[in-house]
Amino acid sequence: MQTAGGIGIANLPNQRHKIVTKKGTDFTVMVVGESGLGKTTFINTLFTTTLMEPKDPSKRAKKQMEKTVDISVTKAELEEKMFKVNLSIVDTPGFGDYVDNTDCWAPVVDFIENQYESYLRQEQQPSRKSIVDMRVHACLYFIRPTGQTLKPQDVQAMKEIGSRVNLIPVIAKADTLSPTVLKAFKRRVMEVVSAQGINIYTAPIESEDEGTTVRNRDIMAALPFAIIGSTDDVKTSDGRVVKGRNYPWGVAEVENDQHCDFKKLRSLLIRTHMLDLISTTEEVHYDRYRSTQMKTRKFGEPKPKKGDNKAFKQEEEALRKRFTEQVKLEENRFRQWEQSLISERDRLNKDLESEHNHVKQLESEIDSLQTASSPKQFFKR
Ligand SMILES: Nc1nc2c(ncn2[C@@H]2O[C@H](COP(=O)(O)OP(=O)(O)OP(=O)(O)O)[C@@H](O)[C@H]2O)c(=O)[nH]1
Ligand SMILES: [Mg+2]
Repeated sequence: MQTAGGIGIANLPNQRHKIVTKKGTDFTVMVVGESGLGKTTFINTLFTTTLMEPKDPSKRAKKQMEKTVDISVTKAELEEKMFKVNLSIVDTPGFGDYVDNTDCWAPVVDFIENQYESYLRQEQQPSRKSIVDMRVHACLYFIRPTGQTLKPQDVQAMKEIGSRVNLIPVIAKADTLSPTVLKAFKRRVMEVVSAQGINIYTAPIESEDEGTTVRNRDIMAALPFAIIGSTDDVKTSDGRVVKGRNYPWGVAEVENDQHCDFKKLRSLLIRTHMLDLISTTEEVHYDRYRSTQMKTRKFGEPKPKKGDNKAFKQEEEALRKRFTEQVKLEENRFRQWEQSLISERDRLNKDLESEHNHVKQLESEIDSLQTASSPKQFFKR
Protein backbone atom coordinates (compact mmCIF):
# COMPACT_ATOMS: atom_id res chain seq x y z
CA MET A 1 0.00 0.00 0.00
CA GLN A 2 2.85 2.40 0.62
CA THR A 3 6.02 3.22 -1.21
CA ALA A 4 9.15 4.17 0.67
CA GLY A 5 8.41 7.07 2.96
CA GLY A 6 4.66 6.76 2.54
CA ILE A 7 2.67 8.10 -0.33
CA GLY A 8 2.99 11.64 0.89
CA ILE A 9 -0.58 12.53 1.54
CA ALA A 10 0.20 13.10 5.21
CA ASN A 11 1.69 16.39 4.07
CA LEU A 12 -1.56 17.57 2.65
CA PRO A 13 -3.06 18.89 5.90
CA ASN A 14 0.00 21.07 6.39
CA GLN A 15 -0.57 22.63 3.02
CA ARG A 16 -4.26 23.26 3.31
CA HIS A 17 -6.20 22.88 6.50
CA LYS A 18 -9.55 23.56 4.98
CA ILE A 19 -9.93 20.23 3.25
CA VAL A 20 -9.12 18.13 6.29
CA THR A 21 -12.30 16.55 7.47
CA LYS A 22 -13.17 13.34 9.18
CA LYS A 23 -14.68 12.10 5.96
CA GLY A 24 -11.47 12.69 4.09
CA THR A 25 -10.95 14.31 0.74
CA ASP A 26 -12.43 13.11 -2.51
CA PHE A 27 -9.99 12.82 -5.36
CA THR A 28 -11.02 11.67 -8.81
CA VAL A 29 -8.86 10.85 -11.82
CA MET A 30 -10.24 10.00 -15.24
CA VAL A 31 -8.54 8.22 -18.15
CA VAL A 32 -9.60 8.86 -21.74
CA GLY A 33 -8.32 8.33 -25.27
CA GLU A 34 -8.50 6.00 -28.23
CA SER A 35 -9.39 2.37 -27.75
CA GLY A 36 -6.63 -0.13 -26.96
CA LEU A 37 -4.04 2.36 -25.70
CA GLY A 38 -3.75 0.79 -22.27
CA LYS A 39 -6.05 2.93 -20.15
CA THR A 40 -7.47 0.02 -18.19
CA THR A 41 -4.01 -1.50 -17.90
CA PHE A 42 -2.69 1.79 -16.51
CA ILE A 43 -5.35 1.81 -13.80
CA ASN A 44 -4.56 -1.77 -12.87
CA THR A 45 -0.86 -0.93 -12.83
CA LEU A 46 -1.42 2.09 -10.61
CA PHE A 47 -3.36 -0.03 -8.16
CA THR A 48 -0.98 -2.98 -8.14
CA THR A 49 2.15 -0.89 -7.80
CA THR A 50 0.94 1.60 -5.28
CA LEU A 51 -2.24 0.90 -3.56
CA MET A 52 -3.22 -2.70 -3.41
CA GLU A 53 -1.95 -6.20 -3.18
CA PRO A 54 -2.02 -7.84 -6.63
CA LYS A 55 -5.38 -9.38 -7.27
CA ASP A 56 -5.95 -12.81 -8.75
CA PRO A 57 -3.61 -12.69 -11.77
CA SER A 58 -5.87 -14.78 -13.99
CA LYS A 59 -8.71 -12.34 -13.44
CA ARG A 60 -6.47 -9.41 -14.13
CA ALA A 61 -5.25 -10.80 -17.41
CA LYS A 62 -8.86 -11.27 -18.44
CA LYS A 63 -9.72 -7.72 -17.50
CA GLN A 64 -6.89 -6.38 -19.62
CA MET A 65 -8.00 -8.18 -22.72
CA GLU A 66 -11.51 -6.88 -22.58
CA LYS A 67 -12.54 -3.69 -24.23
CA THR A 68 -14.02 -1.19 -21.81
CA VAL A 69 -17.59 -0.60 -22.93
CA ASP A 70 -18.95 1.53 -20.12
CA ILE A 71 -17.68 4.26 -17.88
CA SER A 72 -16.61 2.51 -14.68
CA VAL A 73 -15.22 3.72 -11.39
CA THR A 74 -12.65 2.02 -9.19
CA LYS A 75 -12.42 3.32 -5.66
CA ALA A 76 -9.75 3.11 -3.01
CA GLU A 77 -9.09 4.73 0.32
CA LEU A 78 -5.66 6.08 0.95
CA GLU A 79 -4.77 6.78 4.50
CA GLU A 80 -1.65 8.13 6.04
CA LYS A 81 -1.18 9.48 9.54
CA MET A 82 -4.93 9.92 10.04
CA PHE A 83 -5.38 11.75 6.80
CA LYS A 84 -7.75 10.13 4.39
CA VAL A 85 -8.23 10.44 0.64
CA ASN A 86 -11.12 8.78 -1.17
CA LEU A 87 -9.57 8.02 -4.52
CA SER A 88 -11.80 7.27 -7.51
CA ILE A 89 -10.43 6.32 -10.89
CA VAL A 90 -12.82 6.63 -13.79
CA ASP A 91 -12.19 4.30 -16.72
CA THR A 92 -13.85 5.18 -20.03
CA PRO A 93 -14.40 3.23 -23.24
CA GLY A 94 -11.86 4.25 -25.87
CA PHE A 95 -12.71 6.41 -28.85
CA GLY A 96 -12.81 4.88 -32.28
CA ASP A 97 -15.84 2.66 -31.99
CA TYR A 98 -17.89 4.83 -34.30
CA VAL A 99 -17.60 5.45 -38.01
CA ASP A 100 -17.45 9.17 -37.41
CA ASN A 101 -15.17 10.29 -34.61
CA THR A 102 -15.74 14.02 -34.76
CA ASP A 103 -17.57 14.16 -31.43
CA CYS A 104 -15.73 11.35 -29.69
CA TRP A 105 -15.07 13.59 -26.71
CA ALA A 106 -18.78 14.32 -26.08
CA PRO A 107 -19.43 11.51 -23.56
CA VAL A 108 -16.29 12.50 -21.62
CA VAL A 109 -17.29 16.15 -21.50
CA ASP A 110 -20.80 15.07 -20.49
CA PHE A 111 -19.41 13.03 -17.62
CA ILE A 112 -17.23 15.89 -16.39
CA GLU A 113 -20.07 18.41 -16.58
CA ASN A 114 -22.54 16.04 -14.95
CA GLN A 115 -20.23 15.81 -11.93
CA TYR A 116 -20.02 19.61 -11.72
CA GLU A 117 -23.77 19.78 -12.12
CA SER A 118 -24.41 17.23 -9.41
CA TYR A 119 -22.09 19.08 -7.03
CA LEU A 120 -23.72 22.39 -7.89
CA ARG A 121 -27.17 21.02 -7.08
CA GLN A 122 -25.97 19.57 -3.79
CA GLU A 123 -24.34 22.87 -2.89
CA GLN A 124 -27.69 24.56 -3.31
CA GLN A 125 -29.33 22.21 -0.81
CA PRO A 126 -29.80 23.30 2.79
CA SER A 127 -27.96 20.28 4.17
CA ARG A 128 -24.49 20.02 2.74
CA LYS A 129 -23.01 17.53 5.16
CA SER A 130 -23.30 14.45 2.96
CA ILE A 131 -22.20 15.94 -0.34
CA VAL A 132 -21.02 13.34 -2.82
CA ASP A 133 -18.17 14.87 -4.76
CA MET A 134 -17.14 13.12 -7.95
CA ARG A 135 -15.76 16.15 -9.72
CA VAL A 136 -12.85 15.12 -11.91
CA HIS A 137 -9.56 16.57 -10.63
CA ALA A 138 -7.35 15.22 -13.39
CA CYS A 139 -8.06 13.79 -16.79
CA LEU A 140 -5.27 11.71 -18.33
CA TYR A 141 -5.45 11.91 -22.09
CA PHE A 142 -3.83 8.88 -23.76
CA ILE A 143 -2.00 9.63 -27.01
CA ARG A 144 -1.24 6.86 -29.51
CA PRO A 145 2.53 6.36 -29.77
CA THR A 146 2.73 7.05 -33.51
CA GLY A 147 6.06 8.86 -33.22
CA GLN A 148 4.65 11.51 -35.54
CA THR A 149 2.30 14.15 -34.23
CA LEU A 150 -1.13 14.68 -32.68
CA LYS A 151 -4.12 13.71 -34.79
CA PRO A 152 -6.82 16.33 -35.52
CA GLN A 153 -9.20 14.19 -33.49
CA ASP A 154 -6.86 14.39 -30.48
CA VAL A 155 -6.45 18.14 -30.87
CA GLN A 156 -10.21 18.61 -30.92
CA ALA A 157 -10.84 16.30 -27.97
CA MET A 158 -8.01 17.82 -25.90
CA LYS A 159 -9.29 21.34 -26.56
CA GLU A 160 -12.76 20.41 -25.37
CA ILE A 161 -11.60 18.49 -22.31
CA GLY A 162 -8.80 20.91 -21.38
CA SER A 163 -11.21 23.82 -21.21
CA ARG A 164 -13.20 22.05 -18.51
CA VAL A 165 -10.79 20.10 -16.34
CA ASN A 166 -7.10 19.61 -15.48
CA LEU A 167 -5.88 17.82 -18.61
CA ILE A 168 -2.70 15.77 -18.40
CA PRO A 169 -1.43 14.43 -21.73
CA VAL A 170 0.12 10.98 -21.62
CA ILE A 171 1.97 9.03 -24.30
CA ALA A 172 0.68 5.48 -24.20
CA LYS A 173 2.81 2.33 -24.58
CA ALA A 174 6.09 4.22 -24.43
CA ASP A 175 7.94 0.89 -24.70
CA THR A 176 7.01 0.77 -28.38
CA LEU A 177 9.11 3.85 -29.22
CA SER A 178 12.89 4.20 -29.15
CA PRO A 179 14.21 6.85 -26.73
CA THR A 180 15.16 9.21 -29.60
CA VAL A 181 11.80 8.88 -31.34
CA LEU A 182 10.00 9.30 -28.02
CA LYS A 183 11.91 12.48 -27.23
CA ALA A 184 11.11 14.03 -30.62
CA PHE A 185 7.48 12.90 -30.36
CA LYS A 186 7.11 14.51 -26.94
CA ARG A 187 8.52 17.76 -28.28
CA ARG A 188 6.18 17.73 -31.28
CA VAL A 189 3.14 17.03 -29.11
CA MET A 190 4.01 20.00 -26.90
CA GLU A 191 4.48 22.19 -29.96
CA VAL A 192 1.00 21.28 -31.22
CA VAL A 193 -0.44 21.82 -27.73
CA SER A 194 0.89 25.37 -27.61
CA ALA A 195 0.20 26.17 -31.28
CA GLN A 196 -3.40 25.00 -30.98
CA GLY A 197 -3.94 26.73 -27.65
CA ILE A 198 -4.80 23.50 -25.86
CA ASN A 199 -5.19 24.11 -22.15
CA ILE A 200 -3.17 21.51 -20.24
CA TYR A 201 -2.44 21.27 -16.54
CA THR A 202 0.58 23.26 -15.48
CA ALA A 203 1.70 22.80 -11.93
CA PRO A 204 3.26 25.53 -9.84
CA ILE A 205 7.00 25.00 -9.86
CA GLU A 206 8.56 27.52 -7.54
CA SER A 207 8.70 26.56 -3.89
CA GLU A 208 10.44 27.76 -0.76
CA ASP A 209 12.25 24.49 -0.66
CA GLU A 210 14.98 24.18 -3.28
CA GLY A 211 14.57 20.42 -3.53
CA THR A 212 10.85 20.72 -4.17
CA THR A 213 11.42 23.29 -6.90
CA VAL A 214 13.91 21.01 -8.63
CA ARG A 215 11.53 18.07 -8.34
CA ASN A 216 8.58 20.09 -9.67
CA ARG A 217 10.64 21.30 -12.59
CA ASP A 218 11.71 17.74 -13.31
CA ILE A 219 8.11 16.50 -13.27
CA MET A 220 6.81 19.28 -15.50
CA ALA A 221 9.68 18.88 -17.97
CA ALA A 222 8.55 15.31 -18.57
CA LEU A 223 5.22 16.39 -20.10
CA PRO A 224 3.58 14.65 -21.91
CA PHE A 225 4.26 11.74 -19.57
CA ALA A 226 5.42 8.64 -21.39
CA ILE A 227 4.03 5.58 -19.67
CA ILE A 228 4.31 1.83 -19.71
CA GLY A 229 1.53 -0.17 -18.18
CA SER A 230 1.86 -3.73 -16.94
CA THR A 231 0.73 -5.72 -13.97
CA ASP A 232 3.10 -8.59 -14.75
CA ASP A 233 6.14 -9.36 -12.66
CA VAL A 234 9.12 -9.94 -14.91
CA LYS A 235 12.75 -10.70 -14.20
CA THR A 236 15.43 -8.29 -15.36
CA SER A 237 18.84 -9.39 -16.62
CA ASP A 238 20.38 -8.33 -13.30
CA GLY A 239 17.96 -10.53 -11.42
CA ARG A 240 15.43 -8.02 -10.09
CA VAL A 241 11.73 -8.80 -10.23
CA VAL A 242 9.78 -5.78 -11.43
CA LYS A 243 6.51 -4.78 -13.04
CA GLY A 244 7.28 -4.57 -16.70
CA ARG A 245 7.11 -5.90 -20.22
CA ASN A 246 9.42 -8.58 -21.51
CA TYR A 247 11.21 -8.07 -24.82
CA PRO A 248 13.92 -10.03 -26.61
CA TRP A 249 16.22 -7.08 -25.94
CA GLY A 250 15.34 -6.85 -22.26
CA VAL A 251 12.66 -5.60 -19.91
CA ALA A 252 10.73 -2.35 -20.21
CA GLU A 253 10.27 -1.40 -16.57
CA VAL A 254 7.20 0.46 -15.35
CA GLU A 255 8.86 2.02 -12.32
CA ASN A 256 12.15 2.98 -13.91
CA ASP A 257 12.67 6.66 -14.71
CA GLN A 258 15.07 5.71 -17.49
CA HIS A 259 12.32 3.74 -19.21
CA CYS A 260 9.22 5.88 -18.71
CA ASP A 261 7.56 8.59 -16.62
CA PHE A 262 5.12 6.35 -14.74
CA LYS A 263 6.65 7.20 -11.37
CA LYS A 264 6.61 10.91 -12.09
CA LEU A 265 2.96 10.80 -13.09
CA ARG A 266 1.99 8.72 -10.07
CA SER A 267 3.90 11.04 -7.81
CA LEU A 268 2.25 14.09 -9.34
CA LEU A 269 -1.19 12.59 -8.89
CA ILE A 270 -1.09 11.16 -5.42
CA ARG A 271 1.84 12.81 -3.79
CA THR A 272 3.16 16.14 -4.93
CA HIS A 273 0.34 17.86 -6.78
CA MET A 274 -2.85 16.29 -5.48
CA LEU A 275 -3.64 19.38 -3.52
CA ASP A 276 -3.00 21.71 -6.44
CA LEU A 277 -5.20 19.55 -8.67
CA ILE A 278 -7.97 19.74 -6.09
CA SER A 279 -7.75 23.49 -5.63
CA THR A 280 -7.46 24.34 -9.35
CA THR A 281 -10.49 22.17 -10.01
CA GLU A 282 -12.42 24.00 -7.34
CA GLU A 283 -11.19 27.50 -8.05
CA VAL A 284 -10.76 27.48 -11.81
CA HIS A 285 -12.72 24.74 -13.56
CA TYR A 286 -15.69 24.26 -11.28
CA ASP A 287 -15.95 27.98 -10.72
CA ARG A 288 -16.03 28.58 -14.47
CA TYR A 289 -18.78 25.99 -14.86
CA ARG A 290 -20.80 27.44 -12.03
CA SER A 291 -20.60 31.01 -13.20
CA THR A 292 -21.54 30.11 -16.80
CA GLN A 293 -24.50 28.10 -15.55
CA MET A 294 -25.58 30.89 -13.22
CA LYS A 295 -25.55 33.32 -16.11
CA THR A 296 -27.69 31.19 -18.35
CA ARG A 297 -30.29 29.83 -15.98
CA LYS A 298 -32.23 30.59 -12.86
CA PHE A 299 -31.28 29.34 -9.41
CA GLY A 300 -32.39 25.75 -8.88
CA GLU A 301 -33.39 25.24 -12.47
CA PRO A 302 -32.23 21.93 -13.95
CA LYS A 303 -29.59 21.86 -16.64
CA PRO A 304 -31.14 21.70 -20.10
CA LYS A 305 -30.61 18.33 -21.76
CA LYS A 306 -28.40 18.28 -24.79
CA GLY A 307 -29.19 15.91 -27.59
CA ASP A 308 -25.61 15.21 -28.44
CA ASN A 309 -25.25 11.63 -27.32
CA LYS A 310 -23.15 10.06 -30.02
CA ALA A 311 -24.59 6.56 -29.95
CA PHE A 312 -28.09 7.93 -29.79
CA LYS A 313 -27.45 10.28 -32.67
CA GLN A 314 -26.07 7.52 -34.86
CA GLU A 315 -29.00 5.28 -34.08
CA GLU A 316 -31.37 8.09 -34.92
CA GLU A 317 -29.50 8.70 -38.16
CA ALA A 318 -29.72 5.02 -39.10
CA LEU A 319 -33.43 4.95 -38.34
CA ARG A 320 -34.02 8.03 -40.42
CA LYS A 321 -32.08 6.50 -43.31
CA ARG A 322 -34.03 3.28 -43.09
CA PHE A 323 -37.27 5.19 -43.01
CA THR A 324 -36.35 7.25 -46.07
CA GLU A 325 -35.31 4.12 -47.93
CA GLN A 326 -38.56 2.41 -47.03
CA VAL A 327 -40.57 5.41 -48.18
CA LYS A 328 -38.62 5.53 -51.43
CA LEU A 329 -39.24 1.85 -52.00
CA GLU A 330 -42.95 2.25 -51.37
CA GLU A 331 -43.05 5.26 -53.63
CA ASN A 332 -41.41 3.29 -56.39
CA ARG A 333 -43.85 0.47 -55.93
CA PHE A 334 -46.70 2.90 -56.04
CA ARG A 335 -45.35 4.57 -59.17
CA GLN A 336 -45.01 1.22 -60.92
CA TRP A 337 -48.54 0.34 -59.96
CA GLU A 338 -49.74 3.70 -61.20
CA GLN A 339 -47.86 3.13 -64.44
CA SER A 340 -49.42 -0.27 -64.91
CA LEU A 341 -52.83 1.21 -64.18
CA ILE A 342 -52.26 3.91 -66.78
CA SER A 343 -51.18 1.44 -69.41
CA GLU A 344 -54.10 -0.79 -68.55
CA ARG A 345 -56.40 2.21 -68.92
CA ASP A 346 -54.81 3.05 -72.25
CA ARG A 347 -55.23 -0.52 -73.40
CA LEU A 348 -58.85 -0.53 -72.35
CA ASN A 349 -59.40 2.82 -74.03
CA LYS A 350 -57.92 1.46 -77.19
CA ASP A 351 -60.15 -1.60 -76.96
CA LEU A 352 -63.10 0.65 -76.36
CA GLU A 353 -62.18 2.77 -79.31
CA SER A 354 -61.87 -0.20 -81.63
CA GLU A 355 -65.17 -1.55 -80.33
CA HIS A 356 -66.66 1.85 -80.91
CA ASN A 357 -65.30 1.90 -84.44
CA HIS A 358 -66.69 -1.54 -85.00
CA VAL A 359 -70.13 -0.43 -83.83
CA LYS A 360 -69.91 2.61 -86.09
CA GLN A 361 -68.96 0.44 -88.99
CA LEU A 362 -71.86 -1.91 -88.30
CA GLU A 363 -74.22 1.05 -88.07
CA SER A 364 -73.09 2.42 -91.39
CA GLU A 365 -73.50 -1.03 -92.90
CA ILE A 366 -77.05 -1.14 -91.61
CA ASP A 367 -77.59 2.34 -93.00
CA SER A 368 -76.37 1.38 -96.44
CA LEU A 369 -78.47 -1.80 -96.40
CA GLN A 370 -81.53 0.24 -95.49
CA THR A 371 -81.01 2.77 -98.27
CA ALA A 372 -80.52 -0.06 -100.78
CA SER A 373 -84.00 -1.49 -100.11
CA SER A 374 -87.03 0.70 -101.20
CA PRO A 375 -88.82 2.49 -98.47
CA LYS A 376 -92.15 2.09 -100.34
CA GLN A 377 -91.77 -1.62 -100.40
CA PHE A 378 -90.97 -1.49 -96.83
CA PHE A 379 -94.12 0.36 -95.91
CA LYS A 380 -96.24 -1.84 -98.12
CA ARG A 381 -95.27 -4.91 -96.45
N1 LIG B 1 3.35 -2.54 -25.37
C1 LIG B 1 2.46 -2.13 -24.48
N2 LIG B 1 1.24 -2.69 -24.45
C2 LIG B 1 0.35 -2.26 -23.55
C3 LIG B 1 0.66 -1.25 -22.61
N3 LIG B 1 -0.43 -1.04 -21.83
C4 LIG B 1 -1.38 -1.89 -22.26
N4 LIG B 1 -0.92 -2.63 -23.29
C5 LIG B 1 -1.68 -3.67 -24.02
O1 LIG B 1 -2.61 -3.04 -24.89
C6 LIG B 1 -3.83 -3.78 -24.96
C7 LIG B 1 -5.02 -2.92 -24.65
O2 LIG B 1 -4.97 -2.51 -23.32
P1 LIG B 1 -6.22 -1.97 -22.51
O3 LIG B 1 -5.74 -1.57 -21.17
O4 LIG B 1 -7.35 -2.90 -22.59
O5 LIG B 1 -6.58 -0.68 -23.39
P2 LIG B 1 -7.76 0.37 -23.15
O6 LIG B 1 -7.19 1.70 -23.48
O7 LIG B 1 -8.38 0.18 -21.83
O8 LIG B 1 -8.77 -0.03 -24.31
P3 LIG B 1 -10.36 0.25 -24.38
O9 LIG B 1 -10.95 -0.27 -23.13
O10 LIG B 1 -10.80 -0.47 -25.62
O11 LIG B 1 -10.50 1.73 -24.53
C8 LIG B 1 -3.64 -4.97 -24.01
O12 LIG B 1 -3.26 -6.09 -24.76
C9 LIG B 1 -2.51 -4.52 -23.10
O13 LIG B 1 -1.77 -5.60 -22.59
C10 LIG B 1 1.99 -0.67 -22.64
O14 LIG B 1 2.35 0.21 -21.87
N5 LIG B 1 2.82 -1.16 -23.60
MG1 LIG C 1 -10.25 -0.19 -21.24
